Amino acid sequence: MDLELTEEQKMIQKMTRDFTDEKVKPLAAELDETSRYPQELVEEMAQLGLMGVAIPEEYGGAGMDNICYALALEEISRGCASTGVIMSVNNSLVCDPVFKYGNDDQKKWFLTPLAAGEKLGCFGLTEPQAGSDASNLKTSAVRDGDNWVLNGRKNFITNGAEADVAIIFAMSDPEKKHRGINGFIVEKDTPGLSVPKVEKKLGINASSTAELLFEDCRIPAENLLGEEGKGFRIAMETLDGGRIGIAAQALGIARAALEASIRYAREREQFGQAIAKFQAVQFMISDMATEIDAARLLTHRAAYLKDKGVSHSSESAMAKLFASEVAMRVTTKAIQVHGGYGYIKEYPVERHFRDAKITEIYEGTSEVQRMVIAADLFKEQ
Ligand code: COS
Repeated sequence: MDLELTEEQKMIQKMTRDFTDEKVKPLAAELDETSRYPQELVEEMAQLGLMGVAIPEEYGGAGMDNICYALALEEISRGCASTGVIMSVNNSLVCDPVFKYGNDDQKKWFLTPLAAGEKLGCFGLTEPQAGSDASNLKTSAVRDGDNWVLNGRKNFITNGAEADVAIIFAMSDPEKKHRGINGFIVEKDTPGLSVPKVEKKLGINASSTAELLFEDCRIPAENLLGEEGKGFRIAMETLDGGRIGIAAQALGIARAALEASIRYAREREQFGQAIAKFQAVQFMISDMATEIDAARLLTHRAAYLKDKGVSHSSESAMAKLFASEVAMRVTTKAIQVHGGYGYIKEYPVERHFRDAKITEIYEGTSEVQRMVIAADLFKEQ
């Protein structure tokens, strides 16, 4: 793994950094305050190739590697974590599995508009009783002639309110347990699929977190994703990639908090000098920067392994675990550096703190990441 970025990686980093400073950052506080979906940003990101960064150009993507994807997502999330997760879900949890497991028709009809950002996707694995215990699905998929009939409920679905296409996992044969799970590509306007609820939440307010309800929702048999009975494996392998995205999002949030803290420490004077002159503040800022760097190295290693096509479950889990916990530590310190001003909405760090928390939870809690890492360490050789 080369520590120096390639020309292409530098190019996308600069492009997304400039786009974030010019377009994303100025909107972030308003988006958070009003919980408004950033349609205009998503449209511009589609033009920049950011909705399918690592998908080949022939399928509507930008044809870049996963380090490019992590760099771009870090920059976008530095401006607005909600916009970051909208991008992350579309790239990692929707385009990636359709590219990897979809047949030619599915790639043509679904992947191409999704990767081009003409359509938006969401990923439905979680159910009210199946969070960390992800194979305990109650949503059923019963074959009926040329259709599958879906019944059940999915919750906490990022992009659920706006998505045009959903990747849905459902149980077809409960006796087979996780081997009875299938993955499906479901168009959002399919009769029998509704969005009864959009959650109000602590952070990432501009991205929707919705419930999806399936009531005798009939989808064509050809919308089965991958082989029958392989749905759980598809979901797990997809999350191995998704966790790289969430690590990059956490990095972006942490960097935003670090940058705000450096700016503030230079401006704020106490006891007759800028607080940046005090070692207590310098040490906090040094720790923040060091942890962010370490988290980025883990994230890029996982992205590099994904690009090589080798197993990266444990490395992705380490990256997500570490980066999300770094984001919490860094945003907590950022508020401390800001003192009382860190606690009020005039400054951005309280938003970064609220946005950071979810990175320790979605796409597998920190505890699940530790389970994945431990399973790898203790596996029989
Ligand atoms: N890649 C490929 N296959 C995998 C895999 C991976 N990363 N992880 C598990 N599998 C396979 C196993 O090989 C096993 O397959 P077979 O029995 O067919 O050989 C099967 O899946 C079951 O594995 P395991 O027994 O380890 O599964 P568990 O039900 O114990 O689940 C955890 C393991 C907890 C790691 C998993 O359920 C998980 O990741 N939960 C969190 C889910 C999550 O991230 N939810 C967020 C929703 S999306 S926002």
